[in-house]
Amino acid sequence: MGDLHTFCKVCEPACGLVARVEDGELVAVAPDRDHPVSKGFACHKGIAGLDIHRDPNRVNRPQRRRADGRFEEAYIGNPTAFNTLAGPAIGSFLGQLGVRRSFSSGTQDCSNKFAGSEAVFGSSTIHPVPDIEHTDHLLVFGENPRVSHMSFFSIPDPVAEIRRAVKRGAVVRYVNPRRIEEPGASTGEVVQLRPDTDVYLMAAMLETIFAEGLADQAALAEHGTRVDELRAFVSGYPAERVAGVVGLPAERIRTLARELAAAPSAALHMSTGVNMGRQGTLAYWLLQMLSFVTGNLDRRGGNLYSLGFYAAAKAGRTQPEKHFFDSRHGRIRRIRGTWPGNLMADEILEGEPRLRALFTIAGNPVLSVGGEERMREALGELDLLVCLDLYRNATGELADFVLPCADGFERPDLNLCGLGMQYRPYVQWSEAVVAPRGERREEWWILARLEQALGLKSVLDAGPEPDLTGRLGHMMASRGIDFEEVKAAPHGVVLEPLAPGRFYGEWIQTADRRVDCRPPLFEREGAIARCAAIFEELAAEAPDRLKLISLRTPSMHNSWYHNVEKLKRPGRLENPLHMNPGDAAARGLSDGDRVRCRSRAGEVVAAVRCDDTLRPGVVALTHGWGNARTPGMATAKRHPGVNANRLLPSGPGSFEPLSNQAFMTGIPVEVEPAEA
Ligand SMILES: Nc1nc2c(c(=O)[nH]1)N[C@H]1C(S)=C(S)[C@@H](COP(=O)(O)OP(=O)(O)OC[C@H]3O[C@@H](n4cnc5c(=O)[nH]c(N)nc54)[C@H](O)[C@@H]3O)O[C@H]1N2
Ligand SMILES: Nc1nc2c(c(=O)[nH]1)N[C@H]1C(S)=C(S)[C@@H](COP(=O)(O)OP(=O)(O)OC[C@H]3O[C@@H](n4cnc5c(=O)[nH]c(N)nc54)[C@H](O)[C@@H]3O)O[C@H]1N2
Ligand code: SF4
Ligand SMILES: [Mo]
Repeated sequence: MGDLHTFCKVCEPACGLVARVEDGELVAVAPDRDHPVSKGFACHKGIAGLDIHRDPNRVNRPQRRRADGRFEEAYIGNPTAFNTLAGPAIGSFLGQLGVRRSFSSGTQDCSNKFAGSEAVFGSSTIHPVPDIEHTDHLLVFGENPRVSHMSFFSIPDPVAEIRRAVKRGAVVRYVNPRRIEEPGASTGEVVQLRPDTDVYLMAAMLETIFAEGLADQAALAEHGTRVDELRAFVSGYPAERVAGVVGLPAERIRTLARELAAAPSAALHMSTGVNMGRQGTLAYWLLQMLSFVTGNLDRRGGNLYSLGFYAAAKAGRTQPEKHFFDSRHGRIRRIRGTWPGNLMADEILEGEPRLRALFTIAGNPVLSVGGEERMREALGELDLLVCLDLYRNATGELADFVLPCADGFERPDLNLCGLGMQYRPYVQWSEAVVAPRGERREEWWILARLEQALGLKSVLDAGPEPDLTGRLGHMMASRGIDFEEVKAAPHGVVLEPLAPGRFYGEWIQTADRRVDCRPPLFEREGAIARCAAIFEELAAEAPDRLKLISLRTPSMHNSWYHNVEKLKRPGRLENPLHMNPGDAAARGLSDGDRVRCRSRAGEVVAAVRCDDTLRPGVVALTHGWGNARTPGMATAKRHPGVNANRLLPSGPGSFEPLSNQAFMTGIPVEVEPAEA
């Protein structure tokens, strides 16, 4: 009853919310003005959580379609990252069933960062974040702060922070094929490069820094290994050589490098636009190198490790070599236990043995993973498909069972997702603000009941209300934080701010505690040769070759806000193909014309939208749409749009071998008028 404090579980900042509950019903959601970190900021997706909670199309009872079968595989979708108690329950369930192949949305958005930090820092969980409050120079690759609110850098209102930085005199630059929403005198400028070429831009910047004597030699000598090998690598990509491929004049590239190196402090960040290219791991390596070589790693105003309520750096410690193995698809790896999402359909259709049963947990692979038709075909071949979701989504339409899950207001959570990536670390616990409607249940409970039914060990064996938070209490205790105090604090507990000084002594996890500037793994797994080959391929491409990128919009969140009626307004009822006006004119196209957009993987027919924010040669389509065959989500089906992932590749060769990260940007396409 009354106003309860909680936080949003939709994306990384976990903005504080106030939930008004009357007669046991959630009736209003507002930003938490008294929250010490988010300070009254929340975007309209967080607020529209109320509409999702009350949506009449939510699944409230288990739905059953076909016969029973065996459980063998799981696809773990993005929303599980914000679901504190689901993670261990999934681990127990898969472990006890002996599931050897699991898949997660991590290989659609960030697994290159895990692979990159393993190689350079010896742990998949070390991702130093920009010290945005103190930096003199911020360089952001492939990210759209206003629309997406940052990823691997948890900060509630990034645009406000950026404004303050610019006002202080900091230089802010975004490297992006698209002039994103924000740029302007108060927020920085965009450097518009060609898609899927960041790795060459970064290499050329490093080449300039070394060649012009701008490197921080003391930092390199004290904390680096294989610096000469790094230097040898980047010497192959001087600005003059990469300019044509990257699409920027050589002098511009050199200036970017000089200004970065000359800044008293500089911070770097990159996000999904680079992750989703073909060489996300190498790009993340070189991003860390730009920070390290200029002396900005672990420097005030540079990039700092975020400690938070638990030192996650050590937990992610691993030797990447151990995860590679030979398979029927050639050499592949597991990344944090998971296979490439882009091999899911292959493993169902042709695996050895073939996958016969699939659980999706907060995932919608039909709309999120490349190659829709093959995915549909594969899911149709399963003996059993079970979807744990809020909705009967596009994937759920193919399921034997859809099991209704509690939403973020109906379950307790800790703001765990931002751990190690928060700019202003804080820890907050929120109880469920309302009881689950109908027969909605938390994922841990569903999996635990299934374990019991299968005769396996289950947390429910101890009684109907097991204590599932002991692990969280231990994590906090390791830093001297009292979980009971956290539980009692309505807006969470603010922790010590980020500070330099402990990175090399304590957080880095390589055996010699030095930054590996040229991990031998890259050579051994063929990534260095691949980098050279992709360069030749790009250099040989016709200059007017169209390339597809993704485009997130403020009102939609991946595939799951499509049923919120109030977010479907004129101008946003479909996902048009955005195209530079010059490219459109060259094809005789104007705004609103229907076009056929074709790649090697498939095609879509969409309306064209002329958009001068795109660099010539670049087209963009928002993902997560394509609900023409999703009757379980009536609003979504009424405004179906097209599935961008029909255009993306899938199967062997469609992901980065170092990381399993799917190729999702820089996809070659052709566009022509669609016949009437
Ligand atoms: N072309 C292209 N494709 C992309 C991307 C792109 O940029 N371009 N982005 C990729 C990225 S970054 C990601 S993360 C993936 C996301 O793709 P997915 O991992 O498939 O995740 P979502 O679409 O965010 O949500 C999937 C489902 O989770 C359900 N859900 C939400 N909250 C809960 C909950 O609390 N419990 C349960 N059980 N279910 C819940 C929603 O109803 C929805 O049906 O898509 C990827 N696909
Ligand atoms: N409103 C909204 N917010 C979201 C989401 C959403 O769907 N909607 N999704 C959430 C999820 S799951 C994630 S992972 C995060 C992602 O957060 P971001 O990584 O910020 O995602 P995007 O907004 O897609 O920004 C990626 C940018 O990369 C650019 N880009 C494309 N190709 C290239 C390239 O080759 N090189 C470079 N340098 N740039 C390129 C695109 O133009 C785009 O501006 O957002 C989260 N927040
Ligand atoms: S920015 Fe993310 S966490 Fe904050 S309110 Fe919006 S969706 Fe929720
Ligand atoms: Mo994502």
